[in-house]
Amino acid sequence: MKYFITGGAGFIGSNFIRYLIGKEPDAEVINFDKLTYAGNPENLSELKGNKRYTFVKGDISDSEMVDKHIRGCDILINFAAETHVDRSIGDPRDFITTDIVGTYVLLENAKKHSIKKFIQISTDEVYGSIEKGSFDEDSTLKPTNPYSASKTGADRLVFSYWATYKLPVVISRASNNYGPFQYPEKIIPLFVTNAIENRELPLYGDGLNVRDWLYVEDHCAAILFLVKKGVNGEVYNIAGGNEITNIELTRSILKILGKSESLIKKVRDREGHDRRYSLNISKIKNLGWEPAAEFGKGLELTVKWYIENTDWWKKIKSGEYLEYYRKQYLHR
Ligand code: NAD
Ligand code: TDX
Repeated sequence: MKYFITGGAGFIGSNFIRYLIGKEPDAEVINFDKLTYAGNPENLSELKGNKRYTFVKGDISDSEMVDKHIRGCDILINFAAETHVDRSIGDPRDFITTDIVGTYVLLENAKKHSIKKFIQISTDEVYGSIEKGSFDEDSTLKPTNPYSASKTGADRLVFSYWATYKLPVVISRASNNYGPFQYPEKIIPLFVTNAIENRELPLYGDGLNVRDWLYVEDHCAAILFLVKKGVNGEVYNIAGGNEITNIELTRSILKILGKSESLIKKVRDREGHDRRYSLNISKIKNLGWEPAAEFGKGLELTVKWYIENTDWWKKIKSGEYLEYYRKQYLHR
């Protein structure tokens, strides 16, 4: 099987490619990635020279490039996206170009080249926030920020290619991922690396927003499961079943690192900050997948990975990154 994987130099995509190459001896992979600030070829340095792995620097909104490299591929998995909510609030443009227009370009090329399965990596954020209970796949979509609205546009555009052209698509909507190689702008890697350096942890608002944490390897297993078992035209929620508030999460990180809670700094809230995400995952469970990782253990493994890989994140947390965070911090 030949896979065309977009955004494979980012957090989830790189974990997925490593997982796929390890699990499927006959899998060949083209990793098509623009290498934005979030893309890092070092995430897959161990695959250098592997005959089953090819890296192509390319933009999913560039149809000519996609057309050239998708030829002969069987399965397309679209991880490529602008992914950080705070950045989307600052400037939505790239979110619309990549997350919506880029997905459209991939769909057109998948149709042209008769791709056998198109997996769209969507997100739980498309549903918006829920105070009580959980969203299932038929719940109303109510995205609240430019990132989640762009992802919702892509999600429904993908579905339309099934409804209209019978392109064999499957859409996954996952909750917040955590694990190795996550760019240190998302809460877990940002707080772990800041705490290691005894820097403040900027907790938004009252810290009582709730997220459901999914270990990235569980997410990878669910995606490969959907490649094989996902029914065309269907949407599947994926979550870890670990709902906690941001303040509880922050305290757990500090406890694992043996650092003081005085590092926590409450800052101005994110605009339009979704209070709680919660998914009902019965549909994928009934098909045969469920998460395996226990949250406490997964978080410890993740913290350990950042302790052991300081070179990886210290290289990122310099130059342009620091400039961006200085501005973000002043803004709060
Ligand atoms: P990431 O920001 O770590 O990586 C995104 C990757 O996409 C980078 O390698 C980047 O270079 C690449 N990219 C960006 N624009 C591109 C373009 N125009 N053409 C080609 N490549 C481009 O993101 P992530 O956290 O790994 O998320 C991957 C996918 O999973 C995204 O679609 C995201 O919406 C979805 N998702 C993420 C989470 C999460 O918690 N991180 C949860 C649910 C769904
Ligand atoms: O510095 C911070 N302080 C803070 O309190 C940051 C970066 C975040 N937060 C809060 C905001 C959220 O309530 O932590 C929570 C998690 O924030 P993020 O890590 O930015 O993730 P979130 O906004 O929940 O979105 C994530 O999950 C769904 C991913 O970034 C998306 O790509 C994915 O689709």
